[in-house]
Amino acid sequence: MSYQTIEVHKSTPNIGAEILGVDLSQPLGNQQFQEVHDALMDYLVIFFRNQRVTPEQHKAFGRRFGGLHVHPAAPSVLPGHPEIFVIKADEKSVRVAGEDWHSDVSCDPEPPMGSILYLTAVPPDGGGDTMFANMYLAYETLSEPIRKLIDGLSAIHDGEHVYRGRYGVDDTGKTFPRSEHPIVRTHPMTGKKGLFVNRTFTTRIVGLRKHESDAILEMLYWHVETPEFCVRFKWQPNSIAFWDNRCVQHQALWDYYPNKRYGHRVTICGDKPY
Ligand SMILES: O=C(O)CCC(=O)C(=O)O
Repeated sequence: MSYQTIEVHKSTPNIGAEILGVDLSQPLGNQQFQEVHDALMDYLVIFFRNQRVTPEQHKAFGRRFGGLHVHPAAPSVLPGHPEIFVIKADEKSVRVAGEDWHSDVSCDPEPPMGSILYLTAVPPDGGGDTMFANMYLAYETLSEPIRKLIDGLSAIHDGEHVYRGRYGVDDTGKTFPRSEHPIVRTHPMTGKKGLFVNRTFTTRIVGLRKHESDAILEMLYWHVETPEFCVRFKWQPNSIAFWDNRCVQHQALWDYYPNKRYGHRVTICGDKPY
C-alpha cells in the first residue's frame, strides 16, 4: 500500500503503525480519510501523537467511519456527549476499564467496529500502556485440527457479569446485552478470518459441555496473548489510538496506581459478526 497524504511507520512486524501528517482536529479530505482507513485495515491499530481534539472534533473523526456507539452500561459523564466514554483512573479507583483482554462490548448483537481513544493525562512516571493483539494471526497460527474444530462453533458473549454494579448507579431491573457470535469471524472489509472470543465477555461455547467449553476457551485465551501477536503502546499526553475491534483484542495495564490517567473514547458502531 502506498500512501500519498500520510506517513506510516510500522510499530512491530505483526500489528500497529504510527501515522504522521494528519491533524485530527480538522475534517479529513476524502483522500486522507481513505488512507487512514487503509492504514487501519493494514495495521489493525493505528497511533497518532500530538493531537488536540475537542469532544466535537473527536466525534466528527469517528463519524467518518460510521455511526457512533453509546455504551450500554456506563453512564454519560460529559454533558451533551453520550457517545463519549470517559477513561479515568486516579487514587480513588478500585478498577480501571479494560484490565483484562477484550474486544469492546463484544456482548452487543452488533459489536463496535472500532474505538478511538484520546488520552490527555498519562501517569508521570510511565505505566498505563495498552496492549493490542492481532486476531488474524491468532487464528492463522492455530493448528489445522483446532481451526477445523472451532470454525463452525459459536460462543456466548455476556455483559451481565461485566457491567452489573460496575458504574455505581442503580441498575436494578436493567438488562445487559448477551449475544451469540461465531468463534471465528470474517472481517467484512478484508475478508480475513480472525478469532473472536475474549476473556472479558465470552462465557460459553454453544453445544459443548461446560468443562469442554472452559478448556477450549482457556486454551484460546492463552493463545491470544502470545507476545509476538502484540504491540504495546506507550501513551503520551494527546496521543490517540484507533483500533479495529473486529480483528484486535486489547488490554489496559494498570501499573500506575495511585497516579492519574484520563481520556475520552469514541466508539464506532459495527455489524453482526459472521
Ligand atoms: O485505557 C486504555 O488504554 C484502554 C481501555 C479499554 O480497554 C477500552 O477503552 O476499551
